[in-house]
Amino acid sequence: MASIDDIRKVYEQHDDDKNGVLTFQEAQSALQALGNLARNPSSFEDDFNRLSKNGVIGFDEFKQLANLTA
Ligand SMILES: [Ca+2]
Repeated sequence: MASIDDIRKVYEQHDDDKNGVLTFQEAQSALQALGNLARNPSSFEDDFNRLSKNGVIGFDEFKQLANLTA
């Protein structure tokens, strides 16, 4: 289980354009880095779409995604 510090680090590392929010692609890479996506790939897109606003998510949403897919 990743700590909050790990999640923050991965979030920032995968915010490729450094705009503070993650697109679907950025979030997918970040969750893969956490090792979460492999466990439950099929629901990731649904979860992302439910949490995102205008196609992007912030850190709070990313934390939820990390937990949802853990
Ligand atoms: Ca971004």
